[in-house]
Amino acid sequence: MTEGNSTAAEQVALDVSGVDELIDRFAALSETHGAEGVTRLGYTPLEREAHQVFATFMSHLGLSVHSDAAGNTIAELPGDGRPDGIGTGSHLDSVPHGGRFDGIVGVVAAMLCAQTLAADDYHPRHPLRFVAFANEEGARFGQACNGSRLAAGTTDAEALGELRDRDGISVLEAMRSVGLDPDRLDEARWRREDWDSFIEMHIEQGSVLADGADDIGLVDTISGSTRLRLTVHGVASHSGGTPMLARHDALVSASAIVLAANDLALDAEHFGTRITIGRIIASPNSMTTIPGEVTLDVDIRDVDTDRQRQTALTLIARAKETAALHDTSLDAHLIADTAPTLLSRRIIELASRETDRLGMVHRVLASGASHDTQQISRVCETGMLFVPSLHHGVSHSPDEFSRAEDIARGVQALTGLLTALDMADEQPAS
Ligand code: HGY
Ligand code: MN
Ligand code: MN
Repeated sequence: MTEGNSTAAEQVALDVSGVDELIDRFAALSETHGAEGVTRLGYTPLEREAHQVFATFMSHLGLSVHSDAAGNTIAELPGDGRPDGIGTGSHLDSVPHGGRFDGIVGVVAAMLCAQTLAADDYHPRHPLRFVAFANEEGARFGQACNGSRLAAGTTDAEALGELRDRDGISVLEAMRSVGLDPDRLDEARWRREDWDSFIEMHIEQGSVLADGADDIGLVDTISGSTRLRLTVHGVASHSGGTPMLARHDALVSASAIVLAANDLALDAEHFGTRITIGRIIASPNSMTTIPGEVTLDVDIRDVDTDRQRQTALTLIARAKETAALHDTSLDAHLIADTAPTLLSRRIIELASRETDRLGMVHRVLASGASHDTQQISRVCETGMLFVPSLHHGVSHSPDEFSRAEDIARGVQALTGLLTALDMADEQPAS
């Protein structure tokens, strides 16, 4: 870091112990622990408890705090009266058996940034808003970013009523179970006139930064995702009495489809496309019965919009062919679809100037993972800062790891970027 010109704020931002303490506090709010990773699913009491930790921390700093009908929690440092706020934040829910850092790092960064600005007695021109989004992971209900979608107006109560978890509980029922009121979801909508820009800090969930010994990633594109549920229909029958040539084995057929999907993602024209079938349910799931039905949950990611959608159509066509070849049939259902998102060049330019000033090495890169920022891009100008993921970038796993000093450095860059954005429209256009 450049010596000499660091302000008190920058010194405070390198508070590594503050990072560790908050990461530990959130990690303790989990159904699982240690080698089992963190499990804090969206719209559960544990997620709401994490929002309460965030709210209490922010109100102790003197910020006004409220949780809206979508379960998003927003703390505000008031500006000089103009309405358009500058925001930062991320999500507090996890995938099952996930890591300690996904989403949490962006909320901890918002907390420590607010702490730094409060310690510096910073009086912003724009309102500064620090946000914890609800239910970002798609792991429980299939569609990601429910809280930020409600903020951006890209989903509604009717659509959320259709999304169900593996116990058949809908998003709306889960919201009610934790005291939220889905009948007031319109109140959670963010108005364009209330927002200038939004920045999310997040772990990279890849190994580009760590491999390149870079301090900070500036994201230019967030991958899109198309999520399908493929259902293979065969005939359940006795595993002993049914001759091999008389079978309609849905699992054999589904296995061929999984391999066909993998081959599709690996072919030359799909370099950059990622296809994952992370959830498979065979029924009746009994050793002595030939599987009669298998559902495959497919996640297709890409930074190229047309290719992402075309891949989904090609995959469905190939899956239908493969199912027929194995004397079974196939239904395809679209669970969710989000386009790849380009982030603000102006914010990347401001962020690269800030990281240069702070003596940090930055790299511009795409995000393979999806994020709340993708939804908020429909409300205002957005940017993302990545901090390095170690352990070969593994994420959505107990082995997910980022160093506290890298996170603290990210907090410093975030704080600098927020104040640069706050002052940006003060300077005459160059
Ligand atoms: O699935 C994702 O990319 C994100 O972690 N929700
Ligand atoms: Mn995340
Ligand atoms: Mn995630």
